[in-house]
Amino acid sequence: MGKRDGITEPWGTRTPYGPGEPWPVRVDSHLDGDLRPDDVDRWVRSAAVLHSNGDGLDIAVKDGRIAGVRGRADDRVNHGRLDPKDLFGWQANSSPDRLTTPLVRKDGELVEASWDEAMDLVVRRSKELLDEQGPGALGFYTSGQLFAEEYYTLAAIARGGLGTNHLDGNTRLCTATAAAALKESFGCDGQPSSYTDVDHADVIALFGHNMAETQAVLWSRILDRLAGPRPPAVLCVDPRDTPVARAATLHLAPLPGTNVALMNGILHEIIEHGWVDREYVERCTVGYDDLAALVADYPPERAAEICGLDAGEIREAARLLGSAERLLCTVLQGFYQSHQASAAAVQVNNLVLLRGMLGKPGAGVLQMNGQPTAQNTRECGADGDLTGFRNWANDAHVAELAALWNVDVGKIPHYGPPTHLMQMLRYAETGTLRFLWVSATNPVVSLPELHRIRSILDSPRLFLVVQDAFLTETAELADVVLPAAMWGEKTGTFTNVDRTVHLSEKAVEPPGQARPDLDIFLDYARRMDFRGNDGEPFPQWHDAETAFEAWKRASAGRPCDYSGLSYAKLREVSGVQWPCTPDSPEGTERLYTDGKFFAQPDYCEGYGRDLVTGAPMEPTEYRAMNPDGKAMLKAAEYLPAHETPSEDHPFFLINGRTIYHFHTRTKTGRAPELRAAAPEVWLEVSARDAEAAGLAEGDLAEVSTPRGAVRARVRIGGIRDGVLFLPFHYGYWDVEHPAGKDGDRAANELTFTDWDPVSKQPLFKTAAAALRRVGAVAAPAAEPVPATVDEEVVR
Ligand SMILES: Nc1nc2c(c(=O)[nH]1)N[C@H]1C(S)=C(S)[C@@H](COP(=O)(O)OP(=O)(O)OC[C@H]3O[C@@H](n4cnc5c(=O)[nH]c(N)nc54)[C@H](O)[C@@H]3O)O[C@H]1N2
Ligand SMILES: Nc1nc2c(c(=O)[nH]1)N[C@H]1C(S)=C(S)[C@@H](COP(=O)(O)OP(=O)(O)OC[C@H]3O[C@@H](n4cnc5c(=O)[nH]c(N)nc54)[C@H](O)[C@@H]3O)O[C@H]1N2
Ligand SMILES: [Mo]
Repeated sequence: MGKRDGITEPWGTRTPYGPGEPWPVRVDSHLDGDLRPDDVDRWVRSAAVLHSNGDGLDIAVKDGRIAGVRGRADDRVNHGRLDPKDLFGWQANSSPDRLTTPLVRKDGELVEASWDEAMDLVVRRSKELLDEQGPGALGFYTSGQLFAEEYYTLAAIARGGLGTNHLDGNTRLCTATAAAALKESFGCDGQPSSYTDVDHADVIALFGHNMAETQAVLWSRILDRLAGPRPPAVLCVDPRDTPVARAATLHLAPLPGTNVALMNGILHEIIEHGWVDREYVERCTVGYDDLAALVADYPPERAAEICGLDAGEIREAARLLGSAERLLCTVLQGFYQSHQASAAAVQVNNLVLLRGMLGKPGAGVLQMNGQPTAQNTRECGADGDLTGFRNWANDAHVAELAALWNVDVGKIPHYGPPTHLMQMLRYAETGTLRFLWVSATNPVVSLPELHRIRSILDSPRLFLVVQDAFLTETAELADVVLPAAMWGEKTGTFTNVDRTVHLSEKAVEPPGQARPDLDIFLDYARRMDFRGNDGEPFPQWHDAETAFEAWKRASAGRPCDYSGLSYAKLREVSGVQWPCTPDSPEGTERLYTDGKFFAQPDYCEGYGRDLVTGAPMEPTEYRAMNPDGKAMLKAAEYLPAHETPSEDHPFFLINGRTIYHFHTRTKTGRAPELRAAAPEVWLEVSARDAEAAGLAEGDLAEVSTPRGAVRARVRIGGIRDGVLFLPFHYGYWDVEHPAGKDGDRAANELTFTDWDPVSKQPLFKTAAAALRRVGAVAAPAAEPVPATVDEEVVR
């Protein structure tokens, strides 16, 4: 058994392997203090929840408390490995400041209340508003971090119980563009590829994806290929010098917001040099001629000029992609949260389709997710989609859902697309949305243009319910706070990027009166007295396993088919990929292996949109364009971003993540090792720009946009000239000043209210900013916390 420092060596010891070989097993574990594995009372099956990778793990329980974690050797996703957040983040569960009772606002203050009192208030307000204004007055904003059972229940309650169209997830900020890009190209959400493609690929291209920090275990898989015989070539597209960029064969650092121009330039070269799989394109796709005509206008010189690159770099990238035999592409927030998000993400699908790189080992595309359970938010329809990837504009799909729920078709709103979050906020701002129930998300840190968000959520007109495990910046504004059980304290299933479903079992009791989200939603439904057409209580299920069985029925026959799964099976096998049916009980490694797609007009999840304007396509147009349900090649013209550098604001400002923190740090900020690794916000500035601004390493700088200003200590290097980078993890909460508002450090004080026309995902990563030196500051005393991780390589 080896040991490593889990903070300074996040990817652990290399276990090299060659193409087509199995990825070796390495089991990582970390236990509390001096506890030894033999001292552990029980190991409880689960998977990681601080990213979308779905790493299988067991939770160690000692004296009724979580006391550590150990990677699961037999898990198909991680083969035993864990990342720093997984190894240390579980400590948040037993943090002394967990919410343990409901809170209600009285005379302006949040005070403790009983569950009856809090739920009665929520129900009373719901009924008043239903009477006064109808269901359109009520909205729900949920998460990518609950379980499938919880989303399915919430979707049923909102759409089938109340009949409101206002239900979305924070997946809107996260992977709405992944879903949109998959729908635009393949007719339906659902990841074509598998993580096992890393084992076979000869070229891996990461587009706006800092996998090393955000899916550290998957990155270890790539690092192990790079350390083995016949390693793949890696292409990185990111304005920063990330760990991915440093390991890459080729790194392109385009200016932020220019992804479409870059992709068009690359596709231009792919077509120009005949690197197109003609047979595949002919047999499996529509739209080639339009795409070829559009990208003909993007010779590398033109693309390079827009992107601030050399034409030679674009040619080199295209040659690498064009000569690959097994090409695997991944896409994430550098595309999804940037200008022309969906249009850019779709061009990666186009690249894969043109090259015929789908449905075979080592080839494909992963339109990545970010949050652990974002896939389930989308599948279950707790975002702006209908349950089971159903098409809200297809009456037969809505009727199916109504039959499943035993409610009238007219109850399920489908007069227009489900309301996306940014629109819900607008309704709240103008006063037609009067009730918002926020679960497992912290919008007062994570939404763009925070001063606006605070004023909307703080408005006395809006009744705000917040369901969380902690008194977050958002919970502080609530009228009612509901204390939630977290991962490890409740049972449910969730699905990672490559469609792998895991069961996460309850290991310990939640603190105080905290309750599982599922129980809270069902309690609401019973108190509201929702009923099906047979007069029986709706939803018809009452706990996690009955909810899962109901969800299985709702998914049957749809692309995300869970009908062959059960809790019993998920207790035997560590991770099964959907679709999993009685006919394919082992699950399905890759979609579209036969060149057939979920795009048939009667089956598809959506009829698509214009990639540049977002205008929806009519069903008849779709039918004419794609009668046989093939994959769709869709072209998009590049347009400049809405906010670009100017004299007053000469920098591009982008933001994102560090390996040590998860989002608004409600968990990682309470884990001593992770907190010590990144205690404060910083700003990345290139050496040239730092010199011009008179900034030395560690100086305090102020970065400002027309929305606000943030102060942060400078880190020099690692980014292209003219671009600044802020991590977005730091709201005003901190263990050291829990109630203090000495903020000025949230990246979203600076971002603007704008979204992609197709996916409606906010454009977090495009803003123009000014930079100035505030002064020198003393470096905070470094207090590293020992972070020992045990590693056992199994050969
Ligand atoms: N450690 C850690 N891991 C996480 C999370 C976390 O909070 N912390 N969150 C999880 C979640 S929910 C998500 S969504 C994922 C996100 O995972 P990633 O998308 O990998 O993370 P980000 O840092 O947001 O953005 C990725 C990169 O986009 C680059 N970028 C910015 N603008 C542009 C642009 O215009 N073009 C291009 N090409 N690149 C650009 C940034 O420099 C950044 O390195 O991570 C998941 N994993
Ligand atoms: N500027 C900028 N902004 C961004 C991004 C960016 O890159 N840049 N990224 C965006 C992306 S991709 C994402 S995913 C969002 C994330 O933004 P948020 O969703 O706001 O981030 P989290 O901190 O993960 O918030 C989750 C909340 O759920 C609570 N919680 C955890 N488990 C449970 C549970 O089981 N039940 C309940 N009820 N509560 C629970 C946590 O305590 C926490 O308060 O941020 C977005 N905002
Ligand atoms: Mo995300």
